[in-house]
Amino acid sequence: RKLLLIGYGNVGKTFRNFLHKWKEELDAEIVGVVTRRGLMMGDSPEFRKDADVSVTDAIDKVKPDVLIDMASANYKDGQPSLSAYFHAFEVGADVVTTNKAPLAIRYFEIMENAKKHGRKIGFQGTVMSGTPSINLYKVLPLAKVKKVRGILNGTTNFILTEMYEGRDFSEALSEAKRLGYAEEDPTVDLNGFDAGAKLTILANLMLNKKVKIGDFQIKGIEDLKLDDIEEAKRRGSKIKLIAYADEKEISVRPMEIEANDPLFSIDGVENSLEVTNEVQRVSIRGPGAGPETAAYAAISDLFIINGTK
Ligand code: 80F
Repeated sequence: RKLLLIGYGNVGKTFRNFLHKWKEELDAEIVGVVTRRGLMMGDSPEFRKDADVSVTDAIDKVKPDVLIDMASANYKDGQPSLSAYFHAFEVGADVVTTNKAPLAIRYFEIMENAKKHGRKIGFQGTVMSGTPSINLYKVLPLAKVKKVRGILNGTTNFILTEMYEGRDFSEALSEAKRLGYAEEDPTVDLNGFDAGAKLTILANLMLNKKVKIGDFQIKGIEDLKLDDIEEAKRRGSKIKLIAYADEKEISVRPMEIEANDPLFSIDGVENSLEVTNEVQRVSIRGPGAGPETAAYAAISDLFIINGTK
């Protein structure tokens, strides 16, 4: 299977390493990479430009079987990825994405368009990276989901944990950037937008809510003071950035979490999601951010889409 990558940053380059490791099992190869700088034909560890073309034109030039979107999130309009998906479906390619923005803005249109053209879209990497959330839902069929609740952003959970341990906010943010957890523009982690985009995708997929990012309350951690965190600590609890949705409500905001709550022990870059359906509750925990886990999400989607054993 021929792959065209959009974006070649931390996640894109790690994806390439994994692809080489599992090349035979995945039966796939990179035939092109398109970034802001242009198109590179073929596969190389460092980007070098071969042509100046748009992402959509790159699809026509490369003719991939699968478009792998690892470009930074553009929450203004989801472009150029959004148009690239529609074009890919039209010309017979599947899509695998770790980029949340297009789905957070136009979830239903993307899904309907994929269906119309008989194509697939893998988007595990958009929520909790390689820790199965989207793909977990695929093995919980039929039972109606009542609510979802979780800690869905690695950067802010890492920062809150560091601050709880008495470290400085800006030091913790620098460390999250260094470790490749933060978005290209870390403001979208801090203001809750990244968690909001993930919750939007979950609410569409699991609760059948036709919401888009911007439709509901999102509050981040930027206004939290060290004092707030220390006061919660004295009361034996922790402040966490909680994403919540049920049939009526949907929000992202910092909340005080008591010691007997399973989310209390989710620290650092670890994330967690509880899915309550009409039969049972399922909880998962695992890394929420980092180039390896995000790249692994795309690898897992590629494997599932291929149906390769
Ligand atoms: P990085 O900034 O390293 O690379 C982005 C690449 O996109 C660059 O090559 C850039 O040229 C390209 N690009 C940007 N705009 C473009 C355009 N208009 N056309 C073509 N190319 C364009 O970003 P990462 O870290 O490699 O992330 C890539 C994508 O994966 C982003 O959409 C992320 O949101 C997503 N992702 C990243 C994760 C991570 O841990 C995790 C899962 C998804 O929970 C958290 O704390 C989250 N901040 C991380 S979630 N890196």
